[in-house]
Amino acid sequence: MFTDVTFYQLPSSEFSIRREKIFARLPNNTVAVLFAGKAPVASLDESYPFLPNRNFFYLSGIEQEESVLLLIKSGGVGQSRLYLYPREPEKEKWTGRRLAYEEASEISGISDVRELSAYERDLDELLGSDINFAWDESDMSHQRYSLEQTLAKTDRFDSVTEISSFLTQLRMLKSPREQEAITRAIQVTEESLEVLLPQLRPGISEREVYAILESEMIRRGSFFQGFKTIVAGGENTLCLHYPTPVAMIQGGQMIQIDLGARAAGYSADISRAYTANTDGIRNSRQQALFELICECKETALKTIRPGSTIAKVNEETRKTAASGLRDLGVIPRSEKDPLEAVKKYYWHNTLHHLGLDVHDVCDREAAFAADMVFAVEPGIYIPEWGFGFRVEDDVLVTADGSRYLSHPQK
Ligand SMILES: [Mn+2]
Repeated sequence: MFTDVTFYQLPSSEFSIRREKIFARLPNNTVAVLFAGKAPVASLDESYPFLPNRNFFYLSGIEQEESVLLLIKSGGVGQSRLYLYPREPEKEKWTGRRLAYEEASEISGISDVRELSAYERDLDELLGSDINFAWDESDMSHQRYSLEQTLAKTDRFDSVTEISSFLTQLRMLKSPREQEAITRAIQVTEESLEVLLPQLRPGISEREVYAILESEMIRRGSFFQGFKTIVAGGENTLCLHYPTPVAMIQGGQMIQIDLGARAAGYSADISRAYTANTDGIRNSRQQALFELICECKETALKTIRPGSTIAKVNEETRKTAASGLRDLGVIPRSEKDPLEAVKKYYWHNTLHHLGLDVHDVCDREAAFAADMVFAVEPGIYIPEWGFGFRVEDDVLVTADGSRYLSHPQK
């Protein structure tokens, strides 16, 4: 299999449907203003890679710096308007090609696309009318701060409607198209791991593993991953987000890999634990821990269904981990409170929402519902043994339970 997501994107109807949901919720005579943002400066002339504000992208599908989206609801009718930098051949010689307005229309389904320079003027016009404003309070961009400063000088400031929590509610439920995008991201991720497996051997370095995985994901069109790929060998597996994959991996040591390609902006999130030898056979401690972590994952799967909660899944999987670690002698039999003692070894959350952000936006207290997607990653880390790991798969909540979107490690 070779999954290519280079030109894969969601149809414009997907973005139109989302905007309709905002319009249905927005009070009449209100304009919601959303911003793409800008890549932060790394140093002098250099910027970090640009990734658009996710709520802006969710409603427009546009990935171009400093673009602005207006959702105007007036007379009960919704009207979308997009502002973009124009095409400028001289600038594009340096920075690469910008979207033509027709292309932006095709991607977003918005017919009213205007030059970015018109935004300030149109904003003045809106401020001169009696329209109310709405924005995404979670947006930290300079563009939103600038709007905040403008509104603070007017009497509109107190009547601003905050829409980020509503956007969170929408983003927590994944449409069939979003589920398909996540599934493609998973395919790219799993195919890259398949290419790596026969190359694992004693003496391979973390950086070589990292390079193989990155190369395979990029070859399949995932240029920016959902997060920086984690490759940790031996004791480095005890660090959850181990940031510097440079060390050699000794024969027989554990290798923790945590990675997620992206497709149409959506992330996969998969963790695997391998042993660095040619036959892939784990020693007895490694095997025992692998089996226990997989048991925790099965407990989680049984607990993930409509009506359940993040807290409930954490609680149930912690019970499985505590009883397993007692059987392994890691938690002494004399321990009076194994559910407390297990926190030393089982210390991060079992699951998180997965979507446009790898740790996707959510209401942590909300009951689960069909069409939510989670990354489920029970992890046990045993400093006394010199290693630990998590095994992570992506899961869809169904009408009566949940099912894997990825293919669990055996
Ligand atoms: Mn994860």
